[in-house]
Amino acid sequence: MRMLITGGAGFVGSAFARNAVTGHEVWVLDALTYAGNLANLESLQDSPRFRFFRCDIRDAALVERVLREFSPEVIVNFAAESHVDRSLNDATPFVGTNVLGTQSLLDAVRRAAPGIRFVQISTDEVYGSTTSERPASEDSPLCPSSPYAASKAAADLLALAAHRTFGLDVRITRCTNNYGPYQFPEKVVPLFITNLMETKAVPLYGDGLHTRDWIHCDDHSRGVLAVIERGRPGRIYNLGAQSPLTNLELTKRILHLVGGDEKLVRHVSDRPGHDRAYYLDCSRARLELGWAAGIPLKDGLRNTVEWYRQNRSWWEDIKKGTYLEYYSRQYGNSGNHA
Ligand code: NAD
Ligand code: TDX
Repeated sequence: MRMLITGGAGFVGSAFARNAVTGHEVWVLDALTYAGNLANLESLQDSPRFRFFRCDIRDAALVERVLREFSPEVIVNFAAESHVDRSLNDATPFVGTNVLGTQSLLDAVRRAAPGIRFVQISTDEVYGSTTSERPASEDSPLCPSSPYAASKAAADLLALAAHRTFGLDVRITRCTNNYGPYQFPEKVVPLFITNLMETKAVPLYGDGLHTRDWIHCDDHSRGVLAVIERGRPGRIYNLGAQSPLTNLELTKRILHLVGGDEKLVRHVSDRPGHDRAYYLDCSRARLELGWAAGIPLKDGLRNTVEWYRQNRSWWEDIKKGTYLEYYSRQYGNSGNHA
């Protein structure tokens, strides 16, 4: 199949591209914001099945040209502003890319390639906080807490509206928290791993008892491939690892793997609007797609720590650049993240 992957130079998009290129022709389209990095796609550079275009998803004319030239059978939209904390600081870029950008892509597809499959990569955060007794199913109400989650929920609704009104073959995935190689070190797993490797403090928000269901980005990628191959138009699919744990427990596991000192764990003030827990019912993906996550957290986390150990220059460059500039502006040089 020919697949156009937007946001494919980011963390999950590049994992998906690496997985997809083994059996498909892959074109990546990405604006290369602070989170986009061509180094994430290095292993694909020599593949005859891979091409990269620098392009903002809001540039509908350029997107249309790419659609006409490549004539893909599938477009997978990973492009997004993805960090909750940044959305608390300034929500405008989130509305710009996640809402207007998604609508612009839908419009371009409607004009230039109305028959293709449009996979919108969404998140478990659109449901808001849930409990183990009542995990969110695809029919649960949307109740986003952060501007990030609200912008993703809005994008889902626009995509579903394009399906109902214009007959576009839209499919939506809502996945839990991803971890793995090439994750930008503002997110908790790589932030904690790299800080501990540098003997720096790790800022645990609030009491640390917030619960997340961590899934390896390769499992997520295989779930998206299953949706492309066996999913149905207009359908939403929850994807998760179904093995939730608290941030405190996650921190202990990272400490153990990196070999850091427990004194480096600092309880800092909580994230405003911090959802207590995300629990998903993923039975639809299991029953309709035959998909389930397969990488145990124990193995995935150990391999991820090893990847950050082996690829120090990748994250050191990032931490020296945009990342430090951002955090020093937000917290001051001696703030939580220093
Ligand atoms: P990321 O921030 O690492 O990557 C986002 C990518 O999108 C970057 O390469 C960036 O350059 C690109 N981008 C941003 N704005 C753009 C624009 N206007 N035009 C074109 N490209 C643009 O994010 P990620 O963690 O890889 O997340 C990818 C997608 O998966 C997002 O839609 C996110 O909501 C979703 N998701 C992520 C997770 C997770 O835990 N990381 C979980 C569930 C869902
Ligand atoms: O410094 C930190 N300390 C801390 O305790 C950071 C950055 C986070 N946390 C906590 C907040 C969350 O409970 O760790 C948990 C995970 O935080 P993030 O890594 O920022 O991810 P999250 O907010 O859960 O969102 C992620 O998963 C869902 C992605 O960034 C989203 O794109 C995805 O939709």
